[in-house]
Amino acid sequence: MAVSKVFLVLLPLAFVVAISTIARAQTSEPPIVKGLSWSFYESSCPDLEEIVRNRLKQVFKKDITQAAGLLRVHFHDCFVQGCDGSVLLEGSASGPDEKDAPPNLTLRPEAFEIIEDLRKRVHKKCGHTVSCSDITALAARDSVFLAGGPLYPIPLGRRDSLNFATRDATLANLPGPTSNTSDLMKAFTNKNLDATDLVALSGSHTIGISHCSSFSNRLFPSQDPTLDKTFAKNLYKTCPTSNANATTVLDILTPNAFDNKYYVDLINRQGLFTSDQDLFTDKQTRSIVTSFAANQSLFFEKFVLAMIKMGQMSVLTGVQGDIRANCSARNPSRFVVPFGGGGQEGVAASF
Ligand code: HEM
Ligand SMILES: *[C@@H]1O[C@H](CO)[C@@H](O)[C@H](O)[C@H]1NC(C)=O
Ligand SMILES: *[C@@H]1O[C@H](CO)[C@@H](O)[C@H](O)[C@H]1NC(C)=O
Ligand SMILES: *[C@@H]1O[C@H](CO)[C@@H](O)[C@H](O)[C@H]1NC(C)=O
Ligand SMILES: *[C@@H]1O[C@H](CO)[C@@H](O)[C@H](O)[C@H]1NC(C)=O
Ligand SMILES: CC(=O)N[C@H]1CO[C@H](CO)[C@@H](O)[C@@H]1O
Repeated sequence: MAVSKVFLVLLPLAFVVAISTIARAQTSEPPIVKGLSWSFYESSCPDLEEIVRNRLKQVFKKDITQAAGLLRVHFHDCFVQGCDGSVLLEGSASGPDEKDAPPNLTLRPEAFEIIEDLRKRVHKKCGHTVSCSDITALAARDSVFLAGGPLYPIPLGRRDSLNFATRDATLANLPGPTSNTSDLMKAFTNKNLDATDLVALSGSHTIGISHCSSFSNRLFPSQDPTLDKTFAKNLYKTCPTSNANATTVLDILTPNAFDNKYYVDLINRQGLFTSDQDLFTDKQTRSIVTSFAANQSLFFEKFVLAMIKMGQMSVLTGVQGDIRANCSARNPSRFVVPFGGGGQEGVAASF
């Protein structure tokens, strides 16, 4: 686009932005990073959010449990190398990548298929305009809403990574289910997320499932004393041995509804992972758990703020990265140069 044209477009835009900034200041919308915007695709893909929402409604009508899979993919994407769609990439030229790391093994294959299907529909309508990382963020947002949770705007404008995240980066950045609250706090404060963010985001475990391997540390070799006895008895039925290959729901009260019952589970000692239950055991986070259990609106309010924060972690914007034509693969015409200013990716050398 010619410079003068950009100027013409930007002048009235600046005016609109100024007005909406004032409007937002009054309702105290959360801050957003430079390069993202609340109205990023307003002219380039005005139907984006409707396309995503309508498609997901159809998908969830058949199987609401897919909402959990989509929410989790966005979390993994953001925590490893930033919300840049790197988790979606398949294979790698140089060894194991993010998708091959153990935490990935339980990401749902369907979630990746749903995201790529959304991309196809969006690009069909709008052309090659919307990034896979934005589609992933929107899918997570709508999963929360369509499962019964809050509806909230998210800033858009993320670009997709040109490089893979490594297996080591995945392991280093994603805390495991055997972590205690101190470990979780370390992992979250490293990302500028606080105790309230940690407890609120863990509330995502109000939907979805887990494999026995993720909580067998609480059953074998001996029973975790913080486990409710009846709850534990039933877990042994599902997972009779330490290497049992079964699954169970994360929120025993309302497994498919996005609500605050996860926190009630924790108070009842029916949290599934050490990382869940310890939020209630540990004094640093206990009062946050009880406040969310008592007040769902408060949970939703803090969850939304935390998701908007998490969704902006180390994003690529502007001319960084690119917009993939296939969410599982880097674009063929671009490659990562093996050196780079400040270790940043995003230098596209060949066209
Ligand atoms: C606080 C640290 C966290 C830990 C240690 C953790 C760990 C886990 C583990 C081990 C599973 C089950 C994997 C399996 O065995 O199948 C799981 C599932 C899930 N996690 Fe987390 N998680 C954390 C935070 C989050 C966050 C921040 C989100 C979203 C914002 C999230 C969303 C989910 C969802 C929705 C599921 C269910 C997935 C499905 O049904 O396919 N988790 N998590
Ligand atoms: C948390 O777990 C770590 C090991 O991962 C351990 O060193 C630490 O003592 C534990 N903290 C508490 C408060 O239990
Ligand atoms: C574990 O369960 C999955 C799905 O239920 C199944 O496809 C797989 O074969 C099982 N693996 C083992 C070792 O039983
Ligand atoms: C619950 O939380 C909401 C949102 O912060 C707040 O407005 C409301 O007063 C709280 N309700 C109670 C009963 O404390
Ligand atoms: C997208 O990329 C994946 C991974 O390289 C590949 O398996 C798949 O066939 C590609 N899809 C299309 C439509 O090219
Ligand atoms: C090594 C491995 O199993 N990687 C998997 C990561 O997750 C995706 C989606 O479930 C699978 O397609 C990969 O095979």
